Amino acid sequence: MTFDSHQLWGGAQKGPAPQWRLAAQWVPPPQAQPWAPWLLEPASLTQRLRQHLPPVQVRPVFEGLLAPHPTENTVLGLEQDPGPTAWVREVQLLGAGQPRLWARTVIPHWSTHNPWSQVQTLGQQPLGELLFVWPDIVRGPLHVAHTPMGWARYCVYHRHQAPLLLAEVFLPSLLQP
Ligand code: VNL
Repeated sequence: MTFDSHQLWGGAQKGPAPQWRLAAQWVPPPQAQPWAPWLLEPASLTQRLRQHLPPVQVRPVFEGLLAPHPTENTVLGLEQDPGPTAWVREVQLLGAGQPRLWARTVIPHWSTHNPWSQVQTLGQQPLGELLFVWPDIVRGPLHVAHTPMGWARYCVYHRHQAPLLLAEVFLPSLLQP
């Protein structure tokens, strides 16, 4: 399966848009129970994946400037159609040699002065871990939803007022070691 931001955020005739809920108010339905510890993991997901399915590898699939999806603009509190100024990073996370998660990072108002500018040079280094070691990072509330690609979560991080949106999609293979 390929990563498709429309399946994550809705639109483009892909059926009903995912219903995002605040994780803090979410009561996992029975079919979500096995995913709940992953969806609600408060610490590093990289760390959790490394414990369950080592080794962890990051495979960048796309890195470049794109116009964010309209829902991403809404989540980031941006005007619609701000132009192709967001840095977008899409990666596959492999555990024990198999793809287990997708992650899409969107950083609007991209410039070399953006506090997140180092994300451009990450390559195969996991962003997930840096978010827990860089100073001055403020984490927004976690949201969860079921999407056509699988269960997913997103969170907006801020560093010196600049937002970074990270969405993570959990593939069925995560529970099938
Ligand atoms: C990335 C994003 C890595 C989210 C992650 O864990 C993660 C990345 C390794 O873009 O590198 O949970």
